Amino acid sequence: MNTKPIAFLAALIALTAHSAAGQQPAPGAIFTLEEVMIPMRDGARLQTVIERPVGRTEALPILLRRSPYGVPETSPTSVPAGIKELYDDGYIFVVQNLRGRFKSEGTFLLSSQVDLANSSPKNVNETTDAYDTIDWLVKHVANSNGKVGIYGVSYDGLTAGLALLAPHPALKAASEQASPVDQWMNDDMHRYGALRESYAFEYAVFEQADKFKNTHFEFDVYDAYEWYLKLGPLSNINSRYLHGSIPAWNTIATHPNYDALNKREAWYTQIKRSTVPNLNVAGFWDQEDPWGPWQIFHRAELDDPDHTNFMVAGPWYHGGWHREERGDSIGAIPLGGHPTSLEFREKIEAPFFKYYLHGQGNKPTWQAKMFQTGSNTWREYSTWPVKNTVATNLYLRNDGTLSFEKPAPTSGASYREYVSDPARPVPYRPRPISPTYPAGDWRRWEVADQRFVDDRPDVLAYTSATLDHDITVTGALSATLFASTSGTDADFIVKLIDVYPENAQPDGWNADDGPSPGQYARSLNGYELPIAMEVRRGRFLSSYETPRPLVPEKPTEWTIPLREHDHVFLKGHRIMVQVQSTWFPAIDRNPQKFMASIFDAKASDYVKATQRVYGSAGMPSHIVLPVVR
Ligand code: PG9
Repeated sequence: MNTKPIAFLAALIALTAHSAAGQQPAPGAIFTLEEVMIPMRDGARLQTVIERPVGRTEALPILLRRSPYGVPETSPTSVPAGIKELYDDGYIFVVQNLRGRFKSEGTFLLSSQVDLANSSPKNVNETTDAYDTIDWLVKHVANSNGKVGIYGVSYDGLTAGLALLAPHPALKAASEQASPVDQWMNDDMHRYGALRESYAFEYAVFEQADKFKNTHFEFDVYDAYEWYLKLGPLSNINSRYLHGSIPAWNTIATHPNYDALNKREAWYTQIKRSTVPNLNVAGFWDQEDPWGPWQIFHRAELDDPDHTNFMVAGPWYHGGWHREERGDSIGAIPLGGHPTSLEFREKIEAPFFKYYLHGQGNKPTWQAKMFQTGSNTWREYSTWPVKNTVATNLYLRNDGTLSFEKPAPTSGASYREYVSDPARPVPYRPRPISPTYPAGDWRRWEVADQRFVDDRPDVLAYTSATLDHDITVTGALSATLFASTSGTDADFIVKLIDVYPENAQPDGWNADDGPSPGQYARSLNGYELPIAMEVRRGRFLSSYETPRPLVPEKPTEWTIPLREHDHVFLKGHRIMVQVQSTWFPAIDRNPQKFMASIFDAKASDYVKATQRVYGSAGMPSHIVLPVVR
């Protein structure tokens, strides 16, 4: 299996740009590069590089990517795998630094706010900047066919999505890929209001410490888990390290609830009629923005008269469909011999743009296309959600089993319990934990074998019997926990896991010598593969706007959305659910004592609590699975 990461972004970004390389291609270059400063309606000029494929003389469409991460300085001398199919079809690639990043003028706000009602030239945002850029490009770029596409992953996907709120008439196709849409509700910065501590802090520094570069925070402790634990309360981030210098962090710290500002960031609520064809792309194991693309898809679906709103999802970490040359595995998990990333680019992405920008080929006949894991098969759906599923409850039983049978009234224990200690939080991936960027293990942590925590006293594990038939789960999953805490605030994290058989793989080692170092641990035998994981924070159970304390010891119903999936739990596998109350430092520690704001918590406010998860007839905690009939 080939999992060689490709130099896609590296090749495209290639440091910060200095000056235009001019119209003559460098020897061996695949593009001629031209750097221009494109004026926006308020006068700010944005640094933009136009990459024209060498040797193409016909009029070509423009493919625009708007990014906060830098523009290419030189042309690659071979075609990066991530754009090979697009390159072969022929596009003028344009890459732009967002306002306030690198040589682009103006201020980088790290914000998705768009006020569509305000037409003042001073009202600038990523929607107006996309519009003004496209307007300039179609008027000034020689030999384009007048059609523009916009695309990109993550922030670049966000700017593609934002271009759709008030699209320029020349914008004929878009592909937002892993775009966040509401950073308080989900994706990079929070999960239903629970702070993604390590990501939010490190990303804010990454983008706002220095306009001219992407900055890696320098940890003085090797294991980031230990660093964050020693950091203590969140307020120490500013008092010890940032001293108020990073605006995005200050905003997060001063807006802990779903207030007006956070709601204004939820830009996707402004999506109206879908007039520009859009290919939404999501990764099932996207460690950053797994949620946004689905929300954009569903929102656009409300008014999609020409059926040009498409959804694609596959077995990918954040951007894996572009970063991986082939994508025939994710972490230790093979994908049935499918080079899923290559297949996406060859069979989905390139034909999509070819149809809408070159006028060649056919419109997709499907509304959704998924690489279904477990069966390891591409599936085409004429509608999403699919109609042939039955919402099926899988119950967490007090004997540690999982069962489709609802618990009967019994005189036995009605709950299981554990002590959650913020001083000893459950790590979200095996330690030592590296900094988020450069990404390293961060990219694949969502497929990490969960055996590293399944025997902790503060993790409840529930396991099904060995499945005697395949169970296909296609659509939105959720968990309903009936749970209590001895404290006044608490988190519950639910993980739905596919447990591989003990003999999933032949040993593959010499009987005399045994496994080579690390080989035994790399086996899939007994592997606990997370399929869906999510957290909810008690203070926001009854209201996202106004946090409220929990009543100690009172069992409460917790609904935990687990997103949309397409997975087959195969015959011979088992299903497992793990429940825990810390997930550190991906999620900040809940003090477990209600505070008006967790950003005001002192070290002494973080206290142990006893959590109970009920599995009785009256309070049957369960997972809801959309099981295909
Ligand atoms: N996940 C990153 C991000 C996107 C948008 C806002 C903030 C962070 C990214 O990879 O670009």
